[in-house]
Amino acid sequence: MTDAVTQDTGVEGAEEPAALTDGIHLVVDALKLNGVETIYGVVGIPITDLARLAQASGIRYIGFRHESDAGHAAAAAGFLTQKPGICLTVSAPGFLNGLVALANATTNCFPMVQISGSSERHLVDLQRGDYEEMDQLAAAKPFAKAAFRVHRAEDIGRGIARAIRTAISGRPGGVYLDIPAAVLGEIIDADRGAASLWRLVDPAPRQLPQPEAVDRAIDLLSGAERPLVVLGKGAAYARADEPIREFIETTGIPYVPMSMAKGLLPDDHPQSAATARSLALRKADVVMLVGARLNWLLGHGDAPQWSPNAKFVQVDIAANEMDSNQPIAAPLVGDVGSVMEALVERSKPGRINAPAQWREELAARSAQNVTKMAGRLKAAETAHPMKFLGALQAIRDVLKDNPRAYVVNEGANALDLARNTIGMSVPRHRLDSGTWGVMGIGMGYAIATAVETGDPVVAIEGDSAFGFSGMEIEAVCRYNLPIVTVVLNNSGVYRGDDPSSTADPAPTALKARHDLMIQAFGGKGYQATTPAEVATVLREALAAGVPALIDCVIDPADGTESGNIAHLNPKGITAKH
Ligand code: ADP
Ligand code: TPW
Repeated sequence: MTDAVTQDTGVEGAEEPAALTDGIHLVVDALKLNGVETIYGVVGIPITDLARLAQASGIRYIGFRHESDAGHAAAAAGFLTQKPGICLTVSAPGFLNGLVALANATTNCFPMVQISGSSERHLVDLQRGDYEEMDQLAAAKPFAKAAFRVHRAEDIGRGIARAIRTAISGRPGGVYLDIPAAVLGEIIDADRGAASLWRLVDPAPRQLPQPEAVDRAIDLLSGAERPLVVLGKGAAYARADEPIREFIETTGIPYVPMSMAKGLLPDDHPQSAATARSLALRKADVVMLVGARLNWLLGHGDAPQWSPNAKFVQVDIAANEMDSNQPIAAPLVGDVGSVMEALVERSKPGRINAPAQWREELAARSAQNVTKMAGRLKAAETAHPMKFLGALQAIRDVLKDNPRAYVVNEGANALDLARNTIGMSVPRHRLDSGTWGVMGIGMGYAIATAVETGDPVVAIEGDSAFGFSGMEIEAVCRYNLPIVTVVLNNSGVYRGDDPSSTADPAPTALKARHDLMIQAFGGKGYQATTPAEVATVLREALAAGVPALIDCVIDPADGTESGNIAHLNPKGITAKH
């Protein structure tokens, strides 16, 4: 607990001055009581003293240049630790900057809490034009899993308890907690304050599936000719690596990992159908989704990407996720760990055996695709100017020798090609643009990953993607974090050779020497023009364990518009694709 404020009562002969505390102390005490170790934020009125006190009390405070980066950091911390990451913002504009990240975290099912100071309620609610006036609670509600406001210092403990439990129980998400300046400054009796705080008991309880639901799924899977498991980032978050592996290996069912589930089983696992993905999806007759939604990233489960006769089993903690896109023949509502353990147990001995013919068909297609890809990779090795695939192969080789390193990845081509080129062998070591395909997560995710794990991070960034959070390279240097940012710089959004029809640069054009940026902040900047240079400097930077940025000069003509998802662009008469 932090020191309470004491106040002289001024009464002659009074025995002891009353011990007092205030809203700021109570916020810090409540967070500490609930195990919060780090706050990510940007300071200003009315939360600067809150950040100072948190730091002085032993909570690590990581200060950012922009709230959306602090928010993305909190979200990544939530994903990596199963404890809500905490983001601290100032009123109105700071709050709104952070809200993007809160919404993104909610979309990705990552637990975080955005705590924001806000202006005076009696002024805000009558719209009298207060400093940074905004009804933040109303603004946050549609974008968060839940939003709460504390009106009295004595409710701070309750508000924090409610926010934390809501963020991590059930389907994780982003929670907004509004604390007006007046409440932060409110002085109350220290004993009453201390008594108003509590520590959460079992904030994210396990949720066991019904045995009959488990048997229904087993029956369906055991009768399948072409079963397939799809692992999603909910499975990665659940930390149920062992039962997942056991179920997959004992049943022999091929699996496809979604991007952030890569590494749950090593990408070179013999049952991975990642390199025969299209065939696996198109032909599977029973599909088991494990912590993965049947959203746009999986073509909504529709033909022709999937067989129109495919039957779905879905493992998810959110009951209302079932049937959101396709009928779910065997819903398994529960946490991934409990469900997978029940599946392993109840499918013994050998009730499910994936047919060998199906496994062989996928293996044959994988071999064909790998051979095809080998040609592209080979050509990229020597191409000059450097291609995405040239730089990425170099990064892949260095990462193989640095298995502890985490990968953060965003961009369009930089995302699609890195995902396919760089195999992951360890769970939860890849964080990327996620469900929204959002740009701007890069430095926030990288910073939180380095802070929370202490391990090195390689952030593989498109040059446009990097720009969204690029100023945080200063925070990387200020905290001396072991983050190597690799910018795949093809001088543009998607590509850098679009002609312009006016004297201005094309809408997609960009131009920057990112390696010079980091030098301004005391970090190591490199420019690399060949795959060999990329490998050499990446090895050097990782070995040094200090902030570094490698600007890889990529052929501006390399890359396709929107990467793999060009088909989502509108196809009007002006369409270029
Ligand atoms: P991906 O993008 O990798 O396909 P999604 O984000 O679409 O994954 O899906 C994640 C799913 O995982 C969400 O529907 C969420 O409710 C679910 N989920 C998150 N945590 C758990 C958990 N511990 N147990 C079960 N399901 C979970
Ligand atoms: C918050 C739209 C999708 S991908 C992308 C943008 C701007 C950048 C692609 O260029 P980059 O990568 O990063 O140089 P590469 O490898 O193809 O050259 N604003 C937000 N999110 C998204 N997704 C966009 C805009 C977009």
